[in-house]
Amino acid sequence: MSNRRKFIKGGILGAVGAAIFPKIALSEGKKNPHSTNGFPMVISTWSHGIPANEAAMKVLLKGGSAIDAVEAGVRVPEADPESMSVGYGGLPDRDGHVTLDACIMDHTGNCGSVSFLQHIKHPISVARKVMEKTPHVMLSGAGALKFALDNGFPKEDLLTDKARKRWEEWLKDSQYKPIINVENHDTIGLLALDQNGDISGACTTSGLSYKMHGRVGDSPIIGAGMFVDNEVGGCCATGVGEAVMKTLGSFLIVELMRQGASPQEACEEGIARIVKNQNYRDMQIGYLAINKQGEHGAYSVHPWFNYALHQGGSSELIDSPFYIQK
Ligand code: SD4
Repeated sequence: MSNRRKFIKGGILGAVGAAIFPKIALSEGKKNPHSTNGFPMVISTWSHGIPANEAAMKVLLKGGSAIDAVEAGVRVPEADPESMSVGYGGLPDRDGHVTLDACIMDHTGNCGSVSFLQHIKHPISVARKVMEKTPHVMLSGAGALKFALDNGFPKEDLLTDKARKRWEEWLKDSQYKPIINVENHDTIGLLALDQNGDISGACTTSGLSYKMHGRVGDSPIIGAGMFVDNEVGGCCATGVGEAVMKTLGSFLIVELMRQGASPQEACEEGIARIVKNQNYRDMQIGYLAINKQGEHGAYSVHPWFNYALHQGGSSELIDSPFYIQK
């Protein structure tokens, strides 16, 4: 039995069939000869992905690179106080502190990230500086803050009145019982494929609201919250980060695509690995993936995950297919 067939048989969602998928073997930077209209494209999680995609697409249409596009894109919800799970205006941890996680990865495999960062509105830009200006991949906590300040990022109070009021409400019971899809799941993960056919990704979040102080999720972990391999594709995650970290979801999904899975099949298998071993009924996780052709896939545990797609001149919000059939 071929490896490909074993992979299909082993998956919970193995009924996807026994089709044989062509291996993706494009050289870096080369336009995909099979798809002339697949890129540029931008895809991102949740409805705040619509304005984020627009900002990213603006960069791409001017001939800009995917890495510039993903940074420009996710900076939009980072600065928007109405996006209450990202950057400024994000809901705090249980002690009232807004703590941010972010990562970024380019088409050469270079990457940077920050975790448990406070007081900086644009953690994605700090992550990019970590990538470009340090020999490291990840800076955390006080060290990440010092690095940001040293690099000219202003120190700001990120807790808005609206977020403070929500936290004060929560404090009355102090029950940590996240409501699926309502309180907790608006991380932005964004993937872009530029006019050269190169892929980059970014992921940024204030993490699970009312989390323990010091908790870091999947979003800044390269391979968990986001991963790009320019020979194959990219993936990003949203939802309960612990489940994504336990399965190294984004790396897994990119590797499945390398073995021949379509982005959709790979996302379904990524969710399958979670529901196999974890108490998935209480948590939402969603994945987005793209390949070099500009094809995409999306899958979540529960309904109500949606994503924004900007491709072929149109911008839309799409409901993801999901695992739980009620
Ligand atoms: C985390 N994955 O910190 C993030 C939470 C989130 O959409 O909001 N995801 O676990």
